[in-house]
Amino acid sequence: MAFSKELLDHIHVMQGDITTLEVDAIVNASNTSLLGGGGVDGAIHRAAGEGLLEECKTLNGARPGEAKITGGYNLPAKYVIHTPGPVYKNGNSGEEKTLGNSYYNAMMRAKENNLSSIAFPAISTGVYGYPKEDACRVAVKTVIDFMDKEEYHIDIYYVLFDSENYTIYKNYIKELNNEL
Ligand code: AR6
Repeated sequence: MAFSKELLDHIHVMQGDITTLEVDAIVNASNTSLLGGGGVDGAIHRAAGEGLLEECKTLNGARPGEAKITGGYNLPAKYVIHTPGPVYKNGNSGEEKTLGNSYYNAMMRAKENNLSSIAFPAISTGVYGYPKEDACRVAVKTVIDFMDKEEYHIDIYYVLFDSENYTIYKNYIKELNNEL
């Protein structure tokens, strides 16, 4: 992973509810139906309203690691980027690759739409059971690599709902800063 102070300065870690963020896009940790569910997915659909579900019905779902973009409807965010992460089995079933794809493809959708800010939840670390420390490393590395290789430096917000994930992300970013 190639990272500079300039790149790391684009990364913000915060604790809270992603549905309240006024950014260009928030990312939804969805399921493959893209038709809503529990956790952050349920919160996003509730806050965005019926229009979001109607648009999601036209998308024909998504495979794990794919990402599809919709409007933000009643959310303060302009867009929602929906991506099903992997269901964690044993760590040897391609979970890391799929989780990386979720972050990579979400960044692709942001770039295609010329977005300048994006907020991510900790994809797969709830119902889907991905170990939080490992998931944090994939989330941060994939996004930094993307920004570096694509020369696309935008504001990244990692919005953690639970204090365990928040602490993990804070410590990891501190670790990366110390390596500079
Ligand atoms: N803002 C930010 N993060 C949140 C919020 C919120 N409002 N609510 C929960 N989280 P999960 P998954 C955190 O289970 O593991 C759904 O039913 C939560 O603390 O939402 O990818 C989908 O439809 C956790 O750290 O998503 C799928 O069926 C993180 O979001 C399935 O769950 C992800 O937890 C996807 O499972």
